[in-house]
Amino acid sequence: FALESSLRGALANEEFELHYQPIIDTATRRLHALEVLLRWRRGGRDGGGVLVGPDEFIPILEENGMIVAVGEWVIRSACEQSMAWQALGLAAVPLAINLSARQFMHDGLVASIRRIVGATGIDPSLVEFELTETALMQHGGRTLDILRQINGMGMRLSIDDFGTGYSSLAYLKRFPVRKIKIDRAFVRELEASSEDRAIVAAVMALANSLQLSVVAEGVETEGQYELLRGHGCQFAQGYLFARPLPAAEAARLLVSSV
Ligand code: G
Ligand code: G
Ligand code: G
Ligand code: MN
Ligand code: NA
Repeated sequence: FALESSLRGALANEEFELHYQPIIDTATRRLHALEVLLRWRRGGRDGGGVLVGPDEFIPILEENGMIVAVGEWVIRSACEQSMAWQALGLAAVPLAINLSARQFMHDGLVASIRRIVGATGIDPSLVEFELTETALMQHGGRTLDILRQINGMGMRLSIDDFGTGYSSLAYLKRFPVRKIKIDRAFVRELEASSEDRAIVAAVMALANSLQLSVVAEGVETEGQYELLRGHGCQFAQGYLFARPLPAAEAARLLVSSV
């Protein structure tokens, strides 16, 4: 409860910040996109306080409904950051923003995204939303409608943590999704486990036949990276390339990408 009450003031106190983790194109080993990851600097801002990761506070925000306001702050701040980087002449790379289930189910989501695009002037093709299978399955008949509206604004959609949710694969055909992210649970033991290699091969075959691109998450070793490349996986993300980085450090990757 102490955590929840200090979370309530976090937005007004400007204690949230965004970190950015590179997603690498495996053909060139160059930067393809950045995933936006929320952090809470509890009890301070601008480098003070203690950095808290989302696993500790996103469930609380989901529970008390604050995720809607905080999620909107994430989308707006990421778009503003992208515009600021572009104004400095840095490379314009797509930003992948996580949407939680409750945020996705909120009626105001599409209008809020539209407002943010209008206010910031961001090119919508630079924004990609990551949704879990579970979030997509909870929303019944409205899911397709909302995905189409987001996609209709020119933004892309990807499935996060693919293979871990409760889902039917039928949605891959129906939903305007372009990319799937293989959960790091299948990457971790890729070198030792022939079962995990079989799963990755099956996901790649499915993705190829549905013309989806694939990101492997949690890539930590050159061995995993080579195996994934060998399976035709186009994109990779993980500590092998970089951890989630504060904005100033992420900006340095954009300099070398110009
Ligand atoms: O430069 P540094 O050692 O921090 O790079 C960390 C990783 O980020 C490296 O493994 C590098 O391959 C990867 N990377 C991918 N794309 C880019 C890019 O466009 N620029 C830079 N500097 N590094 C990139
Ligand atoms: O950043 P970290 O590496 O610890 O992320 C842990 C989890 O928190 C991931 O599942 C990620 O999707 C989620 N997460 C990180 N940032 C956000 C965010 O801005 N919004 C939502 N809804 N989830 C996020
Ligand atoms: O949204 P998602 O659950 O995919 O969020 C990405 C999460 O994965 C974040 O918590 C991020 O810090 C974490 N992560 C990113 N790269 C690695 C990695 O190479 N190894 C591990 N163990 N975690 C990673
Ligand atoms: Mn994600
Ligand atoms: Na994930």
